[in-house]
Amino acid sequence: MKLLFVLSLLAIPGTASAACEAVQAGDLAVSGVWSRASIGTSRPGVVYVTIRNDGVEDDTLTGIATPAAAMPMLHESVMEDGIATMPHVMAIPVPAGATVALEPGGLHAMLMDLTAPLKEGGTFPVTLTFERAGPVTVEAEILSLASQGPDCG
Ligand SMILES: [Cu+2]
Repeated sequence: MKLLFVLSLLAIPGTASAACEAVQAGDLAVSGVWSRASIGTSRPGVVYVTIRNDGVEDDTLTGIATPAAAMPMLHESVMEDGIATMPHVMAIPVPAGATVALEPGGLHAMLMDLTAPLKEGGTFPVTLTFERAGPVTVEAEILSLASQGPDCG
């Protein structure tokens, strides 16, 4: 059992996805940027990301841009009276000392009008614009259609 435990620890660096690496932008650390493979271009794509604010000033995510879609936008998943809706949000606060995750079932970026199908294993650039930190460009990793996110250990 002990040997198995050690072996599984050793395996972690090899399995950790490149999407787990953080990109630093001022006080912000942006990591875990990923998307899902799409079936063609008729359905919108998604982008998920984790933003950590290590500073003492609040920041706000105000926009998203990518060559992968004609109209990327920020969304929120809301369940009200058993009905799921996805209202468009204009801005996502990233308070000082907080970590904000865009993740399945919560806040997310939606890629309307994909310019090309998103193929598993590929990547595409995403530019997040913050009120204080400014624009930050990161690479989104395209995971499988059923993925719930990269395994960042
Ligand atoms: Cu959405």
